Amino acid sequence: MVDPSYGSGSSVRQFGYIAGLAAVGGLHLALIETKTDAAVGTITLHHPKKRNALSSQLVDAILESLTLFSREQIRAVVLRAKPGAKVWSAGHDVDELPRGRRDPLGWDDPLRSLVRSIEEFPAPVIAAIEGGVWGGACEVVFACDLIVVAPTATFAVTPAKLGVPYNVSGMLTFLNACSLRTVKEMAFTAKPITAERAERLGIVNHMVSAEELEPFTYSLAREIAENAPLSIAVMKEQLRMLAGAHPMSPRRFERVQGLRRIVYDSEDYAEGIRAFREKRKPKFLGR
Ligand code: KGJ
Repeated sequence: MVDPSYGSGSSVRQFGYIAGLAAVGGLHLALIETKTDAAVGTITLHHPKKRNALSSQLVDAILESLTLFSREQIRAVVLRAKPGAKVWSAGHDVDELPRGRRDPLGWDDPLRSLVRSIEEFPAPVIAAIEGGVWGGACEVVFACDLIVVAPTATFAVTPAKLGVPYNVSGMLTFLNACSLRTVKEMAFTAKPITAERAERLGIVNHMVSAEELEPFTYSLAREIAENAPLSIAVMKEQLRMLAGAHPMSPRRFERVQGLRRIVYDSEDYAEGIRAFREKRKPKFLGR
């Protein structure tokens, strides 16, 4: 049994109140919900209007709750959407991507901060997935320590649909989650892959029925929470360091940044973002 002195007992909170916006009909909008039950914390994405796109406000709310969970010595976190969600997350909030001439995935980009926080969180983060996972949200899920999916889950790596030059550490997240060949297929075609295929390729730990998703995920979380947290934290940190142990010379790094800059300065990048906003298919010219 988990020592009940860990965590904060059972409590439910809502994070992500939109500051600075007039309340709609007297209601503030919560972008995520969080819950702690003994030593297991839950973060539920809840911005259906924007299909849980990873806006800076939504990401800030997740970061805030992870900080709190860490302080409360939570031993396992479940990152999920609402039951039955058709879209787990639509990925980066495209409205927040620069229109051009600026790195869309720089160090302080919300997606980058979120991926780092999950990787650095001192206990396992389990992604429980139903519905579509798009673009940067795929990276967020792949950065989680374990992934459990329902048969409706799909994963699409979509920068090539927008003309985005993905960044080096982001590519590494994909490479650490999938084989090189799979990353290439997903990134070059930008087509969703099914939950079944993701399980076959070893990208996810378990595929279970939609009804089983919640009980299965929480039983995994509780098992982890009963094990030695210091041991798990140090194993997670070592695996993070080993998985990221790819030395790159300053010259190579600067070369990659130069190549990426050509992409975000290009007409194609501006066209990709414009087309998304205008809800039409982009016309890419390769310049
Ligand atoms: N960013 C901003 N707004 C979004 C996003 C997004 N990623 N996804 C959806 N929305 C907005 C739409 O513009 C609609 O706004 C609303 O959410 C509902 O979407 O017209 P509005 O109501 O003002 P929609 O398309 O009507 O919903 P569905 O028909 O249910 O389709 C759901 C989909 C997820 C299939 C669809 O919304 C979609 O294709 N979204 C974009 C998915 C995507 O390509 N994401 C990758 C973003 N790029 C990245 O993450 C990165 C890092 N990258 O390098 O590319």
